[in-house]
Amino acid sequence: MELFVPHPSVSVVVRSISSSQLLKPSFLLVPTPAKQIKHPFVSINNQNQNLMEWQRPTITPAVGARIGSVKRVTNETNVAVELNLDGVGSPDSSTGIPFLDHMLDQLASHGLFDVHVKAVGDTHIDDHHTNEDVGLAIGTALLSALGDRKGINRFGDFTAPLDEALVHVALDLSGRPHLSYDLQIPTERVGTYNTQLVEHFFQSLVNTSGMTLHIRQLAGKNSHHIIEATFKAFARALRQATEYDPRRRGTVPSSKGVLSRS
Ligand SMILES: [Mn+2]
Repeated sequence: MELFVPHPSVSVVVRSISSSQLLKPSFLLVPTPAKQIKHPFVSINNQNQNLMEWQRPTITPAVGARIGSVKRVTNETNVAVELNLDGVGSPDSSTGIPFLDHMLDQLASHGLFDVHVKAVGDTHIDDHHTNEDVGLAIGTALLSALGDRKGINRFGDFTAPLDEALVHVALDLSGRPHLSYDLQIPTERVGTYNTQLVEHFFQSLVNTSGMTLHIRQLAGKNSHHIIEATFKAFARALRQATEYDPRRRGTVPSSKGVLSRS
């Protein structure tokens, strides 16, 4: 049968599967035997032919990934972002704000995005401008990487625990900027990072990406834990929203037929 993969000129051929095979663990959509497919994001490794069918699926990232690159220069900051939505979770961020770097690494690791951010800003004043402009630039990179948003899940929802902290994030890549933010962070700072900047970071990202984002703290006492659980939940929710829904058949996930920032 033909399985549509939501990308131009791409199709994956899978063979029919019997009910007994359905009981075997996952990977049932990997074509066998030795059927090479064209797909922009994955390639199927047909080595290890001696393995059982269900042991064989090796999916590796390939060309054609959705990448947004942004350079943003003002009198206050100089920010460069490269965001790969189809990455491998590669973190490489250096913003001059160590705690923000730590959070951007969560975004990469738990979103399976490649998040590479370099920023130089007027942190001799405080972290405000740099934190804001990194958020703006990541949002712009996300907007660029998403393109026409065809075939994606669009919605994402995840609740992440980190020890005593529990944070729920729900988001919609609707094109409409909105942030509802409800964290009660008990201390003014984590390390040198002013905890007021968490909301400002997400507001900035929401504004340029065109995202509806709701952040709710369900539990938590430790500021570091609350913020880190937020970034982890955000990463997983964004991963879900940006991934492809094969049943969507490459169409825009909106009854309007269009999802855009404008
Ligand atoms: Mn941490």
